[in-house]
Amino acid sequence: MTPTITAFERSPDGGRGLARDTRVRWALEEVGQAYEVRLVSFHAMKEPAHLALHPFGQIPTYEEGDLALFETGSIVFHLAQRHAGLLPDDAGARARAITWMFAALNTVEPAILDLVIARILEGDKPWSRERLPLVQDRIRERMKQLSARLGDADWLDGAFSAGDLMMVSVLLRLKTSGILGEYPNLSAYVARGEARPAFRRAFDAQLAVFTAASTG
Ligand code: GTB
Repeated sequence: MTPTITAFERSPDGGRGLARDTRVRWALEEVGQAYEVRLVSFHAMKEPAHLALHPFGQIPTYEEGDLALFETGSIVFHLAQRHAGLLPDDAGARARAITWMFAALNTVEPAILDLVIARILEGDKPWSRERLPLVQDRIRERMKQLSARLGDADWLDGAFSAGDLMMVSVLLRLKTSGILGEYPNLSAYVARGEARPAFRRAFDAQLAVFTAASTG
């Protein structure tokens, strides 16, 4: 059964692949699973039909027959469990790859989201200029730790896994801040993720949606 995901009808990121449907598309591409996309407007996301799929009125969602999922961590984990290619067979290596998925979502992404909030939602507050360096330094602390752990390895724990897919997806949001560039091994790590054919297909597919919305 071909699963269906939801994505922004018109992504506010201008097709840069930063909306979270990209990581789900990437996982689907890595495991070779065809999928369909239902585009939703900001208005439709808050309507009952979409809220039945996603209690917080967000994208992406994932539908496969009777199964409906939300949260990218859960969706990518579901795909990785059911298809070969994103989680190692060895039980210990598998548990470590899953640990990196959680680390990306629970330990690294919140610090990066704080920067987005500080810049976009709080940028006009009188205390914003004072807070920004604190937020940036908290990200640097995480990047320093992650950089030390990655060292000169290609991926976080042996072969590419769902843990890397999630970590690279999270780090992509940092590219324009300049902070990622301060850690050459992390920049190279993200570039390796972006160079994967499955990522390119996922990126191109989300960009095509944005381009069609802009020209249509
Ligand atoms: N924890 C959830 C998950 O991982 O699935 C978070 C889902 C989420 O934040 N979805 C966002 C959304 O639906 C889209 S991806 N927002 C609409 C709303 O909450 O009303 C976040 C996002 C949005 C925009 C950009 N951008 O413009 O660069 C990047 C990322």
